[in-house]
Amino acid sequence: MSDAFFTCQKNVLLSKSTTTQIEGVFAATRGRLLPEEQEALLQQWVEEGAGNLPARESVPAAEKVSVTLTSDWLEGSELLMTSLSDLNSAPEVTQCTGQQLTELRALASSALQDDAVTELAKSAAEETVAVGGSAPWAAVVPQAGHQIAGCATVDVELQNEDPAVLAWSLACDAETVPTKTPDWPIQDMVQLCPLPAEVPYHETLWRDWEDLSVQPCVLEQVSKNIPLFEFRVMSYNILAQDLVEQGLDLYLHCHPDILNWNYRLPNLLQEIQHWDPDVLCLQEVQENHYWEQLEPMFKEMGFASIYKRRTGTKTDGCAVCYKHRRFRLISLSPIEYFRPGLDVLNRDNVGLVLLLQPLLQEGLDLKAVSPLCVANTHVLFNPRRGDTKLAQMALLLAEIDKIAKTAEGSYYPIILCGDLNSVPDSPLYKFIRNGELSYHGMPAWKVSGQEDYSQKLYSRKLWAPLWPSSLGVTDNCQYVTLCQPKKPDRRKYSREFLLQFHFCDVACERPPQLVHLEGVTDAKPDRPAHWPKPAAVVKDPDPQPFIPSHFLPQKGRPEVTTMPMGLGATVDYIFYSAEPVENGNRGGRRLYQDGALKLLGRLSLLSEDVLLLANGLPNSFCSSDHLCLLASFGLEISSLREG
Ligand code: KL2
Repeated sequence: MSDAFFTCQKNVLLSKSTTTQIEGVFAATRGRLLPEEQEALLQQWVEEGAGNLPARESVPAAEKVSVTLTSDWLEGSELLMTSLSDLNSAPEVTQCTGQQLTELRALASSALQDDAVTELAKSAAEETVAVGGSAPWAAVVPQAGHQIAGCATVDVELQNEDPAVLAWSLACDAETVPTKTPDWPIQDMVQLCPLPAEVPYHETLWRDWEDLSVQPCVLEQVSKNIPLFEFRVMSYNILAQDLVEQGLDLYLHCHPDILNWNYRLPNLLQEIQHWDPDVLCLQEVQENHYWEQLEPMFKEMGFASIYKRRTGTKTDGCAVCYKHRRFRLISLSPIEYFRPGLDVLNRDNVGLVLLLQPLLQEGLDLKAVSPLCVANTHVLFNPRRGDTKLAQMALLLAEIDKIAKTAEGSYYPIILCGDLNSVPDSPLYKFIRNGELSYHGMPAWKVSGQEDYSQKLYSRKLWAPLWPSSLGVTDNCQYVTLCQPKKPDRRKYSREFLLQFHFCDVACERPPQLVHLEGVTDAKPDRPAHWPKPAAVVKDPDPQPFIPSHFLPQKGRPEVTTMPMGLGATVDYIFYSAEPVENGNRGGRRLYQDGALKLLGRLSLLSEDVLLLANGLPNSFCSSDHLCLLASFGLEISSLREG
């Protein structure tokens, strides 16, 4: 509780700071308050509605229900989706002037030099296992017997001499009567940096914890006395600093100082430490920041970490971290989506797939829990290249299929995290949820639903097959080498199967501005009388009201996970495997129910209007342009079979 308190108060205190240096770690902030001040502020915070912190061991009951869904791209094993994201954000509204922007660029370029990529010099060979040849990523081998209980304290040493950080701090000092006169030109700084309006984050950016442990499937588990292995998963696109500096035009709404890595790093670490996930999937992790700062910090926090940098020249990549007292690494696969010579796979995005063995506490010797497959990816951003996004996802699914398949041919529970750069109900999203997608003839921009290019007449289209057979991946997103050999007898294809090869509906939509030629129509012809009648639609025996997902019922608004240029969108997800409900379909979505893996709770997201009150993303509380997603899961623990 107190960690949460210091997290949310830190930046308010920072903006009031009377020192000339920013202290970015809550530990430092904590030290500056008298115990009675801490107590009073904590009390105030609690009274004002704090309480979104899920207790580590006991999860209180509540009535919120969330989403669940899935896909059955794997037979019988479905990826259920729940979108989860993060918390804090707060105040300041600053419009940068041209002069500010020039200053910002100057500061940014000096920061860039500071951040120059350094050679990875890993001496502790026993801690780092190279995988995939010379690829710059490593697996930290869990240290046997090394127990780190709970949440480790993180001390981040801020480089206070950074000019941008000092500028921000000075501006604040000048308004709050500095205790000493610094040597640099305060007035200039004050002009450059208007004082932010304070909006305590808990008044606007509060994120509720949605307790889902009261769902029937979980209650049933409790009544049967079947224990659960509980763990929390976080997915977070932390905004690579190089991408900030290469795209400053995207962040004109931000005060320059909150874009500084030395400001953002402690905020990001604090947020992770506060929510204390057991599995952490990060995107946009800059390589030098990972090796020099993040990986050592994560180690102190009890994480073993794995990193995979993007191919090509971009300096960021994905990381998966797991608490080594809770999981042991069984296997891992880094995936590079770039395939030379293949136009559809000509981008440098990557993914990671891990198989983790949950570690049970001592005293549960006769109990077993299934391995868990965790995948993490950052799919291509370009809204026009839906073809590439789909192909990237197919490669990830093929790797998951390989890693998560059991010796018996079923699947271990799967959690798929990432920034998919696709919005809810887009074709790519439906592909994951429903397990299939008819894409032949689909305009590529439609795949992600990010932007509407319908006015563009001649856009790239998707043609089946999307990738050549030389890729070695079937259209079921499985490696050819791992598929069952085909039966020798000739296959008989049903009419329904063959009809799948028609153009998909969306491909048959006429662009609105396309003028008809005389005598040409796109009206659908009537069904020929001699055709057999379509099969009757099976009625849902248990009709339930349609609950739109990715929607904040209390606020009556869509939830968002990112705010590019002030426009909110959901592109980040934590999908998890579940079981399809037979004949279950609600509003065109397949329905799923939790299987061995149960969703116990999630951190609610925020709506666009709420984030705009905090000046969008990033802001002084949220140090990325994405919110983090957090979910709590339970994995069934079963007794070991005798003999
Ligand atoms: O939404 V993102 O933002 O998943 O955080 O992933 C990409 C985009 C990230 C890495 O390529 O950079 C962002 N306009 C807006 N954002 C962009 C653009 C763009 N043209 N290009 C890249 N990104």
